[in-house]
Amino acid sequence: MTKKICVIGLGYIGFPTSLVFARAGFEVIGVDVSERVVSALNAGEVHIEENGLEEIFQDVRTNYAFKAQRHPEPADTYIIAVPTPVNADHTANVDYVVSATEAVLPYLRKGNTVIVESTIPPRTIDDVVAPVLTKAGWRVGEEIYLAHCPERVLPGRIFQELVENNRIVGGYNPQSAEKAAEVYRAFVKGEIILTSATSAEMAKLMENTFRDVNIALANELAKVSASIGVDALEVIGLANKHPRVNLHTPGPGVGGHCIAVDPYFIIEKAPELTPLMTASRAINNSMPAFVVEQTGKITPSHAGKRVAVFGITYKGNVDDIRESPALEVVHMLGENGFDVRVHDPHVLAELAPFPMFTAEEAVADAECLLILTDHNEFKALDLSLLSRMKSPVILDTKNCVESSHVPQSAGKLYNYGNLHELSRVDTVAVPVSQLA
Ligand code: SAJ
Repeated sequence: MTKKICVIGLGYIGFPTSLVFARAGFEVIGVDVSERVVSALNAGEVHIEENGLEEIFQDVRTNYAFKAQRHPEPADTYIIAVPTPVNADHTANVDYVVSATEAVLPYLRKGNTVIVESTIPPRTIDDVVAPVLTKAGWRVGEEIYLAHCPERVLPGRIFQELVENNRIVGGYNPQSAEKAAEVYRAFVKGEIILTSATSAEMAKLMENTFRDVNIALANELAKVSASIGVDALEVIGLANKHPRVNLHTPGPGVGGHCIAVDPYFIIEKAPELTPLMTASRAINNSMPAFVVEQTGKITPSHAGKRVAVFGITYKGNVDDIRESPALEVVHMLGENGFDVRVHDPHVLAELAPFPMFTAEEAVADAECLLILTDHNEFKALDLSLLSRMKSPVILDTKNCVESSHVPQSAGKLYNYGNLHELSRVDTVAVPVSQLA
């Protein structure tokens, strides 16, 4: 008998996940509260961008069982993949997870499994989701199975990673973990690791926190090096020759909807016990100010001085500007009186928060070319652009332009390896009070 799955939330994770389950032979009901999303999908149009999505969707429409609708219906398994937005105080808002759980209550039957894929603070399954089911009269873990199975896919590689990555399956109890694991065995080629819901919640958050803390360490190294006259990039290369060291790369800050957000979901649970995570967030959040300060050293009297900003997405070769530190850099440059011209070949002008320029327009008469994202286009920077500048100075905060690519005759290249050559001004320190 074909197994039936209801996926609640047809976003970046829920929609690709639905298609993968459909291709694995399940009957899939995709549920989304947005009428726009539901009608687009039923008309055969995809509403998000992801490599391979269009083709896979058309294949599923023709050869497999998937339909989109606004309400759930009876199924064997319910997968909740709704957003967990962040409140102004950085705490997680789990309202959508709760309302999605409530939405499936009328359809639940004995033996069903409810799986939460959304990123959630530790203990949310035990303290928030399970009580919704218990209140409705179910014995959780005996009549209804409940699990947290966090997704860990990288945008752009979602279809490969959904299948190939190892999958953590965190059960409310061992029976729940086993039931949920059975579902993922249908397509996951990586290892499926069974654990408790709480460990799964914490593991997912710690993966991104690990990166945040390590990036903060690299950013702190960059600041110290700029201040005392050390080549931070060389130091990273040297230290990483050690077999057990992997210093990360400094940059203009940390963006995206995961690494810059997930640590807060742990911090909110025990602020007094998380000084390292809190400091890391503060250090990474301080990087846009550091970049603006370095830009100010290149163009000391900034009033009206033109700065060409290349790249505003949160990382290279994507079109996503969510939480991008570049947005803050642009904003702060404007506040400091610079005349900023933004160029990003991956961002559509109509979706950009600023007026966008071509590369040529952006650099015309500029006194600094500030690179904030490592798009491939910038790694192979067209040097003829430099001749259009008032003074051909590049500040590459992603360290993506090879110094050998820019001969001295073409211009001056600064990156996090030689910031100390800029005249010394006290660098922005994160006040200790802010770290608490
Ligand atoms: N960055 C640095 N220095 C580095 C590495 C990254 O400054 O050495 C910056 C990037 O420029 C970017 C940010 O950090 O602004 C995050 O970029 P990323 O590519 O490292 O991560 P994401 O947010 O695109 O995806 C992460 C992934 N998590 C890990 O690598 C631990 C992915 O596997 C997760 O699925 C995703 O978060 C998520 O959903 O949580």
